[in-house]
Amino acid sequence: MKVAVVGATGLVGTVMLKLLVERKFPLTDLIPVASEKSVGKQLEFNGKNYRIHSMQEAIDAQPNIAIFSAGGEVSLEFAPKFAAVGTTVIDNSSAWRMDPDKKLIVPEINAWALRASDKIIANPNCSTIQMVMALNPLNKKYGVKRVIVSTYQSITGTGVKAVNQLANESSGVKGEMAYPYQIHQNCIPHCDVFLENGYTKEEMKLMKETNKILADDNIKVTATAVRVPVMGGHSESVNVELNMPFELADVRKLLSETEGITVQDQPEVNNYPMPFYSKDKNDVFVGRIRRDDTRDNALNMWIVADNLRKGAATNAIQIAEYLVKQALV
Ligand code: 2RA
Repeated sequence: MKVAVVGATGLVGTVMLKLLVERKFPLTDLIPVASEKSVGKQLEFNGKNYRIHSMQEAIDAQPNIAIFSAGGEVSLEFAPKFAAVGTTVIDNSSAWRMDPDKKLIVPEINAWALRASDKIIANPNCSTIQMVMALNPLNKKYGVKRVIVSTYQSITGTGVKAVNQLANESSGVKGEMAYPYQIHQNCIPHCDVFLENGYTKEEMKLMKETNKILADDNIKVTATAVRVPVMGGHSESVNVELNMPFELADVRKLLSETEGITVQDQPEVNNYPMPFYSKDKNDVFVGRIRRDDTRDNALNMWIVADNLRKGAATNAIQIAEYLVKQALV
């Protein structure tokens, strides 16, 4: 299995490479791709050095799979060129997610929909993935009517420039700014760009991608996305209104029996999900599960996941694993 990783030196690309080794992905050859300035340099992977390829060199190598985490513009330009030579692309950008002809996949939820003819597959937004992982079992059993989500998103979601800004501010060093404001000891209600309707693109991703992944446009979702000076993962406070009555014990049991979810819900002994403890783990962590008595059939929960892993790299690699297991590549 020849695999290209496009954006191999970025925050997510680096985690993708780590996961390919960690999960013993059946790789026969790796084609790392990065920006022009990195082409020709060596990249260490699984004890061997690999030459960083240009995009065209990687296309010419005709990999079975190309996993992209290089931004929307790069993906819009090059994913079709890989697909044209028979490569199956798994793209972590937002470029293809809402394209009606492209599938938006969280393997535990809808990998079954994948076919060999799907040559460009979209990896959902990190904050969406962790939320729908918890919503899906509830939707299947009770039906989800409405979701109100507030996110507390790790600075790693913005990229290495913002991580460096936080490090510099924490140590009192002047450096390049990813945000116009101080990140250290701050919460910034601004993830991605603002749109005409007053929401940010991040909030619209949470709202629209949820309907597509759960294949249910009747689910009403509203979101507020906030950037916080935290490493390790995204946290989300989620209020869910269901279509029928439930018992909290049944909800906890349902979530704890769901593949990819770990329920951490013992507040009496301070056991609840936190980003610092989700870092470098592939599960989605759910806690603070409690009834919302202000509405019929409603509950609150707290959802945390490593946004670089299940929110991006792990989900993409799981899609690749599914493609191989089902002989779709
Ligand atoms: C963020 N979800 O956290 C976006 C992109 N990774 O900024």
